[in-house]
Amino acid sequence: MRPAGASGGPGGAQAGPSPSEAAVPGGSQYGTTRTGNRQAGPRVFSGIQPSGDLHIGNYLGAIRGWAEEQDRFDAIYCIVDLHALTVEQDPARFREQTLETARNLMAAGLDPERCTLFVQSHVVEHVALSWLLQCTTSFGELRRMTQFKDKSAGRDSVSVGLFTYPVLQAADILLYGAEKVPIGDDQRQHLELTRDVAMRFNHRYGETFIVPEAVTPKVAARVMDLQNPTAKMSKSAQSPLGTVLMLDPPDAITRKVRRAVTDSIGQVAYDPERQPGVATLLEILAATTNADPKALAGEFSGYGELKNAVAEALVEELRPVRERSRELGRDPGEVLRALRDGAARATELASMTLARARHAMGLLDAG
Ligand code: AQP
Repeated sequence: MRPAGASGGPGGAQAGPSPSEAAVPGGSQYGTTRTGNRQAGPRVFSGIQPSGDLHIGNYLGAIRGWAEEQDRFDAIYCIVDLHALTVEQDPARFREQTLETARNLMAAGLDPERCTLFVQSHVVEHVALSWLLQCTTSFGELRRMTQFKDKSAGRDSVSVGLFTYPVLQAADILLYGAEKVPIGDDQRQHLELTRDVAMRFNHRYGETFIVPEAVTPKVAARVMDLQNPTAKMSKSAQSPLGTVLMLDPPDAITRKVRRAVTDSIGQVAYDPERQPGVATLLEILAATTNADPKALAGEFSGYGELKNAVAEALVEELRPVRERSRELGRDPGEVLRALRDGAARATELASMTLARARHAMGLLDAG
């Protein structure tokens, strides 16, 4: 999967080695893998939108795994603020929300000494590569994206950005030569598009990008809304009672879990089709206790008992995150410094890939 070099594949004769490759003495074409305490090894990339308060779907489906991966991989995590602009944001609130997202990612275990954490708009290469990739993506491919269909349904006006953002997402990933992309289930289709675009680009212009693979957690890859267990828990869904926030205090967590919608069957079994509400509770418990949801089902004789166990497990899981977030809130400078350092490293890596892609497509260097 790793590109053999800029001269491979059709069109490779014109591509040749790019100036950026020459600028990395002894490093791979995607940059050196070790910086400070960050791990060498395969690179992972993932992103999260600062589009609202983080919830347990984000945490169990993505962030918790990111924290675990930072010691095994060269991990790059991005707060994708440009993606969040695809729907209208209040500017003042949006700025705060971006900083809060960074703080809460750090509170949930992302350590800027062990991973690269940065804000997407601080690295202009994302937008530049996105344009190059838009010219390699077809309209029909984007029209098939189910997230676009879901998010545009019922709206009078939809931004062009909402339609094209999967290409920006492809640019986010491909810029860093990521081999693995940890994501929740909802992002699978976008990752498939990223793979297709990378392969097409490589075929047309010569080997330029690593074709990444999705990594989804075994449980909690799609945590459902507690009030509407057939819809995924989401930052932007107007479902305060169905969405457990990562920073919810214990009483709020307990209240939301106790009021979770179940069914009239009355038996605790793991059957997402027939009993989606109960399955959601079992999955949350399984994810927080590292157990199997099917095996857990046999341990409970009623829904009340199951809900108490879920609430307790979540309260304990999230307690240190809430405490760390409070600590970090006392020194916003620490978060800003981490983001500045992260953007510097990300820019270094991203600019090399962008130069390769520009060169492969035949864009004239500024000289
Ligand atoms: N319900 C979920 N269950 C499991 N994983 C989830 N993720 C999101 N929702 C769930 C994963 O969290 C990461 C970051 O997601 P995102 O913020 O980039 O966007 P999203 O997937 O669109 O998440 P939201 O919360 O639903 O945001 P809005 O409402 O703004 O669109 C991703 O890895 C995602 O899979």
